Amino acid sequence: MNQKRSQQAWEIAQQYLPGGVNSPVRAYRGVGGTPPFVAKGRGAQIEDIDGNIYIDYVASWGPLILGHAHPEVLTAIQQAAAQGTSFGAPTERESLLAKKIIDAVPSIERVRCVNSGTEATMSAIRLARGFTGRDKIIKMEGCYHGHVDHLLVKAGSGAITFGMPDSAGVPADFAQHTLTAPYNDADALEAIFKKFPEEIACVALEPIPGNMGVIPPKESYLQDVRAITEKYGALLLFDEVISGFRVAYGGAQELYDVIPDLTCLGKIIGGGLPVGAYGGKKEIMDCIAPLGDVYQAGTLSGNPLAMSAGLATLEQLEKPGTYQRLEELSARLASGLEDALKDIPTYHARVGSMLCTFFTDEPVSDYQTAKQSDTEMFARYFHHMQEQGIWLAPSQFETMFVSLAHTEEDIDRTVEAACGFRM
Ligand code: KE4
Repeated sequence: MNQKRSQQAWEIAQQYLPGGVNSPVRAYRGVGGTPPFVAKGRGAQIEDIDGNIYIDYVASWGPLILGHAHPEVLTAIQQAAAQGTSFGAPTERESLLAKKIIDAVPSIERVRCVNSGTEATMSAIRLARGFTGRDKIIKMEGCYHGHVDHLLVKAGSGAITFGMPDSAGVPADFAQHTLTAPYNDADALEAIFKKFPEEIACVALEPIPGNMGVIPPKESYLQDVRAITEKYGALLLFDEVISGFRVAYGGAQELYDVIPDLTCLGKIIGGGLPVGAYGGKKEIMDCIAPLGDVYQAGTLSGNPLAMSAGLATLEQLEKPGTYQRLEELSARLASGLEDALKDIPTYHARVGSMLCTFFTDEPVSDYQTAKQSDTEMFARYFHHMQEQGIWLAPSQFETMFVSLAHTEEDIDRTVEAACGFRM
């Protein structure tokens, strides 16, 4: 694969940006090699600056459920931009997107937009602490909620990839109120509550973790977590930055019929532009400034371009048949990959259009079992697929996303590429 121009661009980038990137996982440290520099994307395809074309399963880490450069999204952005890019004042589009989110997500009666998933989870945790008057929080090992100090504790995504689940630069007393439990283990969660029965403000988790690979919740796990938080007066926070509008129009909480107190969103609701959001019951959200005494603010929060891109995206997703189509394509891909890799120690996980192939022959149900994966073999698989024109996340501990722009031909080509992989 010709990477001449990407290699030149990579040399330049490393002179100006730490590690050559604006976000660590893009640097290919988990798989080695030079990251291709992207020229453009269209539909399910990405083209790099050397003219190599790939079928894309990263989807900008989740937002592009419609595919790249969807015409309705582009038009919405162009029309919004023609009116001005930011005002720092209320606009009607903010209310329109808020209403769509409230109508879609069962737990949300009021919602506040911010500019990233990190801002959403940081703000929601502060709100949970302000509402309950309690300081401690519980997160699940391997879940990733963005790079806010007190959540970089046994975190997933890039933190696992680089073996640094507890970041440098976070003073011990910043993280002292953050307790962790294994995902998919309700007994371990309750054991923490028994030690601190009246001190836990909230339990925060990805209902379907996508940052230690994809790990489906065990039967009744989410229902058990909900019951435990209610028993001890703690709030339940679903981080649906990935799963929101991804696995169902109402997210994982609709799919599993478990209603949290607070929900964090991002990615898809911005249609590829910077966005995050947190929402929940009116009683809780009314504690946020200017109504209440929990402060949170943002210069570009509710930005007209991001609101327009988000609205255009959700308008496509609310159409009948959307999630059935995603399910058809994703099931076709999952069964094809399982068959293609049947002679290689692999464990396949999927929820809707979130997939992961773990290079281990042991079942994966949490952080500890995910970490048993053979990351060297994943790296070889990654480069094999890249050579075949398949664009995967450069880490074993991420998610493979199917979009509405993928076709059966794309899926079959991907499966054919996987058939050629040898240990
Ligand atoms: P951002 O601050 O990156 O917009 O969102 C943080 C975040 C919060 N919650 C969940 C469940 C997330 O997955 C994320 C961010 N996801 C990673 C990839 N798994 C973003 C990619 C990156 O860090 O470059």
